[in-house]
Amino acid sequence: LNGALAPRLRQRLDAGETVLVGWMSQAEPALCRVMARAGCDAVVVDLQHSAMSRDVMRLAVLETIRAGAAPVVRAPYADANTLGSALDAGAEGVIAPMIDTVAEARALVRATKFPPLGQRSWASEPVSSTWGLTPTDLLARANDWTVTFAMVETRTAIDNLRAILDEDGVDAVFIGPNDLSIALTDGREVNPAGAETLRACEAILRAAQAKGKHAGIYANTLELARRYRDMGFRFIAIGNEAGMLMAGARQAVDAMRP
Ligand code: 3PY
Ligand code: MG
Repeated sequence: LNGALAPRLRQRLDAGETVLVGWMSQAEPALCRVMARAGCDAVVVDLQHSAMSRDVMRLAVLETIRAGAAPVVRAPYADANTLGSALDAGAEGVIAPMIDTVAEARALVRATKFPPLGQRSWASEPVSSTWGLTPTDLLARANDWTVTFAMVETRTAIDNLRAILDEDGVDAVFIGPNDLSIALTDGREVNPAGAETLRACEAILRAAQAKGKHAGIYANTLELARRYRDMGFRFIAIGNEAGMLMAGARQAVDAMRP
């Protein structure tokens, strides 16, 4: 691997480091660079709730790598095509929403890991050139250095959690606390700070830890981000670029028009 550009996300998680994640909700690759330069360790490029094309996603991944952060892509559901093209583009991790069953977890692994774990389809470019890997190295190392996150954000996922975690190739869970709170209140409210949702988040984290898997989560507020860190989450999304822009712009407007 060529020095500065070596993938490091998996290694950092394995070492127990806290990975701070900037979340990109808009289709703007240049802002990934800003998020990385601000000090985020990883940048999630969200294709589930954005209008981003594959071309834009690929540029977002490259901008993130160039600015020194780990690129992670959230696919729209466990869509094998999107997961594959994210990894082909050089993503160090992929996040698949709403993984509720063992069958869905298996399909996720199938799309994101080479045999014997799965059946990721081979493409050595552009991932080899981006990371300076020979095709032989890529094949030998990709399963270990890419992090496959299964999202836990429903009651069904909680019911099946142990079996999902038992799947080789599911490296980590990622909690969507907004959807989870909606599920746990039967659609009454979206509130990640609710007591039942917080208890569920901690229980999911402990289940992942017990199986030696990593656990990440999306934080709506910095207060929640700190709380998740204190619980033991080590891959924490600390906000999205649209929300940060809104907060900064509002502050500036308020300062000028008190
Ligand atoms: C959720 O909170 O439901 C998420 O998917 C995080 O973006
Ligand atoms: Mg969600």
